[in-house]
Amino acid sequence: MLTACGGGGGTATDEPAPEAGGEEAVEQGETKTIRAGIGLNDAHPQYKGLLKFKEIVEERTDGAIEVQTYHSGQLGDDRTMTEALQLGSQEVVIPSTAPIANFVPEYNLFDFPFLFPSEEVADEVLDGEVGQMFLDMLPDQNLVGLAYWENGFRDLTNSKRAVASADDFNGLRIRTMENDLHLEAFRALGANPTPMAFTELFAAMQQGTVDGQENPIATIYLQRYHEVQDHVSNTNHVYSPFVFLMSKSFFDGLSEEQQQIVSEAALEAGQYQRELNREANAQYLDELQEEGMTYTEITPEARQEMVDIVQPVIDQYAERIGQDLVDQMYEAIEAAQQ
Ligand code: KDG
Repeated sequence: MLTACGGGGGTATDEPAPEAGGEEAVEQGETKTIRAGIGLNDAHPQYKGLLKFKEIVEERTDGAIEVQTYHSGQLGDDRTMTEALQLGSQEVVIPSTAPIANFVPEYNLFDFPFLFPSEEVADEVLDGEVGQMFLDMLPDQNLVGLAYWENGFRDLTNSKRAVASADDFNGLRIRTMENDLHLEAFRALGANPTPMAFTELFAAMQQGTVDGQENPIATIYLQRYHEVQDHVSNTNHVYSPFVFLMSKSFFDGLSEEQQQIVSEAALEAGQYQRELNREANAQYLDELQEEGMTYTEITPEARQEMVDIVQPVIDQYAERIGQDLVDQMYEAIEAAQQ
């Protein structure tokens, strides 16, 4: 129960305050702090999911674990934050799979263009055995993967022309995530791609350093890219999962009960985040058009042409990753469609 507290701010409780230091504090366990950072802003479903994670963890641990949330790259870009997890100077980051491939090359498989046919199939594969197999690759990198959240199907925007077919990519300067497979796929389509941290993207479009970028509709709208971009096409060229990453050294330092709480919280908050994300992706296409962007729908024939053009890049990466793993992914996708 909270009681009024005179002066000094803060709140006082009926409970006697635990003494700092000393045996009592050791017995009760120290409060642990999770610093959790993302690149997207606080309007995005990813941040709302993070707030849900905070609420669950703080409630179920009775405040023994505190979660501090940071959005908009306040703690750095995805790569820097992932490195901070490895060093133990940050506890949580939720990047797309694409930058994780710089740490675990097998993660490129998630970013094969046109891999997942729908969000539902992605859910089943990611939450199943194949998804788990990929999470199990992370501890070698001093990372623990607790859940898959959703970034979603990526669409192209640019400030030069309406893109309806593969030909229209020609010469467009496109910012890609920091991932070689993305770079090579866009090169194959005739674009002129540049890898760049998400935190630098808005300024790069505003200053005209790049003509365009690709991200899901929710991101395009909530990051206000319509202010610096004129055209959007539903290329749906890659489904981007988010991976909820925790520093392994931090995770290992938690009690078993706390490990279970943070693991369940990441999964439950992820379910909530996926729902919000899907609503947002469905809702904001109209708003982008109301803000003045042209919308071009990619026909099945035009998309098939894009698939054919990027296929050699996919084949090359399949060979590097190992055909066995690639086949397991394809089989899981096939099974999820039965
Ligand atoms: O918080 C996640 C973002 O930093 C990032 O994953 C967004 O898809 C993204 C991109 O294009 O970098």
